[in-house]
Amino acid sequence: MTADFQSWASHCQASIENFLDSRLPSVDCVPVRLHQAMRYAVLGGGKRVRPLLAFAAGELGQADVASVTVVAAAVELIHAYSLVHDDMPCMDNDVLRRGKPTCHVEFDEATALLTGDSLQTLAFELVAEKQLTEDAKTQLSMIRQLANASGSRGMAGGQAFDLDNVGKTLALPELEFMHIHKTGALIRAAVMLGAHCSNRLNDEQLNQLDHFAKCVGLAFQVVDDLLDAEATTATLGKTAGKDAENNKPTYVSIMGVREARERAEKLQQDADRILREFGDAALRLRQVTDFIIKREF
Ligand code: GRG
Repeated sequence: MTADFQSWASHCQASIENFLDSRLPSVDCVPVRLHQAMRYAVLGGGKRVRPLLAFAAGELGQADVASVTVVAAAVELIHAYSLVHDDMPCMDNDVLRRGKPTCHVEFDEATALLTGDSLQTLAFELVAEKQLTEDAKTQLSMIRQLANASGSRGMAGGQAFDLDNVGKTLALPELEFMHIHKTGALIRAAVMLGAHCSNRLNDEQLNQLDHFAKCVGLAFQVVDDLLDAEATTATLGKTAGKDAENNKPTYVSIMGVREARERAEKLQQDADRILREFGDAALRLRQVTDFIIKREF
């Protein structure tokens, strides 16, 4: 990672943290416990990959940074909500998230459920509350994109497909269908909402960015499976990964480590090829993609 990228990413991460901090309800307001849990689930953790993608896409179109900050925060709030619900006993039943007890462990299940609900609605409050684009129709379409990415035809649908297939064998196309929805849809929304904050990108360029975002969304998941497999190998001497241990299919369980690595490289090459059309303006998107592929956690 270049020093230049590191300092850009740190700056974006700090500005999203400050913005979220300022917009999450204060713990001085009732209901205090719910507001504590919302802040606990969002602040002080996570790589903020989705905001970085939104900022990088915004930079490509020289978008207004204040508008991009709002959409980046909204996408991160949806992501944080999904992690809180995913960790609950009715789903993955995880006790640790971002190095600390999961929300339902630290608080309780009912509070975790309401925390996820409230983070999701806060995301939509943000993208609807102030003018983010010159054209109100574009802003409405951004709100619709975020709703589609989060709902039953996006992330929640991917999660339902995942839960329906626990213990079953999936072929690669079905696995990809699941990830395109479960993780890919929100990554795609991060790129597209960041890009839509600009009025300099034409339809052809927006379509290319959408294609880029799909490649990055899948690459993110392949790398997630590889990291999971590596962590399991290091701790238990097994190569399949925690998800595979839990009877969930993964890229590594379906195609093995070597082919999964090749798949990630191919997706990065496809993403890079699309970005080449944009020249130097796509520097940050290229760097964030590299960060996603080479990340170690
Ligand atoms: C509960 C509606 C609902 C959806 C849950 C995204 C998701 C769907 C569940 C998360 C399960 C999971 C761990 C999936 C693997 C990919 C992923 C989203 C990892 C976590 O994202 P990172 O690495 O996390 O961006 P940080 O902590 O850095 O934000």
